[in-house]
Amino acid sequence: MSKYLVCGAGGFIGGHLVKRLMDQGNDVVCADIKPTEYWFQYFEENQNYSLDLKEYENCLKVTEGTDFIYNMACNMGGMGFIENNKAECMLSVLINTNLLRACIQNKVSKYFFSSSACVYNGQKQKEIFVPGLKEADAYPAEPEDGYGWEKLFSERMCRHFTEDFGLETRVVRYHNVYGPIGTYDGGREKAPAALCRKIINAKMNNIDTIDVWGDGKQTRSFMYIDDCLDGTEKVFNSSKKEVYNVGSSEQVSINQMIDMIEEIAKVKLKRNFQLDKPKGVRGRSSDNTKIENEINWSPKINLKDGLEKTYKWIFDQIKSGSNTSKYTRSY
Ligand code: GKE
Repeated sequence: MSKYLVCGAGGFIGGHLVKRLMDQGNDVVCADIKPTEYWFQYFEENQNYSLDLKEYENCLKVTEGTDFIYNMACNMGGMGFIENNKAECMLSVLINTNLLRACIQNKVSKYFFSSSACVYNGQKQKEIFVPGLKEADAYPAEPEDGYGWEKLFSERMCRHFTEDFGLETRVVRYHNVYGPIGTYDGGREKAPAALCRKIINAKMNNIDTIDVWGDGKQTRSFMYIDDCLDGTEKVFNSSKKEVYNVGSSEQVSINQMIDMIEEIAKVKLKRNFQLDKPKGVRGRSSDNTKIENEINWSPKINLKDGLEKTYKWIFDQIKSGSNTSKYTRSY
């Protein structure tokens, strides 16, 4: 039986990944900076560590005896968080750096780094409904300030640890992952969850208007968590050492996504466009040609279906009075 370490196990993607690895019968070690009571998904039977992976000693401790590592750990969130916490986002470089060093020391077999669409050159994302971003579009480098620079730098560090020390590494660039058991309030939430929450609140409280950041014409593609895990697993298990997009090519405007959520909620609301709020790039989507051809993966869940599942989960959380902001504060 292989031993997997999931770093960032208390977060959204990390939590789902731990569950999947356990369902497959693997031995899983979990690490996160948050106290375990704040993990989105917590499984007592695993070896669970609450510690700061920015510290090398902690990286040495959790990697000992593990074969495979998924590094999902970083200080992150939607536009509202990454535009206002650039130094915090860049400090995540210490997590990747010290994990890579510990992998060499503890002779780990394979290391996975979760990068982001935020590495892509801003010049290619200036219009709405732009062509999907190809992996090569990350260079010349002009990534998202703060968060994107850290991701791009850490990608390269993985590459050089492979070249110089022979460590097997795999890197993917996620495009706005969403789904149940994730952040929908507290300031770190991304657009799909934030807009589901706003529409649910408006409906429950008979309010006829929601706040929308920007003019609603900006575009993105959103990837459902199950697709994210399938793509991640395929790249991890592949012999290919390239960097791949793991995202959806279903590009929609924020207004189009709101239309879908309103249809799910069976409500029609007015939109108060807040032009002074964090907006990020004007247009972004994933070109999946490379991963389709080389890894034989493409996402299966369309946005409407994924939003339906996400909406239902957030609706149940709000109805039951639970509040996830405690899971998403900074440590
Ligand atoms: N978060 C949020 N909340 N965004 C909103 C809202 C709202 O209530 N209303 C409209 N938006 C708009 C934002 O202004 C932005 O233009 C768009 O939705 C998407 O915002 P987002 O989901 O917060 O994040 P981005 O796609 O811009 O960026 C995210 O990209 C990922 C990779 O694709 C990053 O925040 C990272 O979380 C991540 O790496």
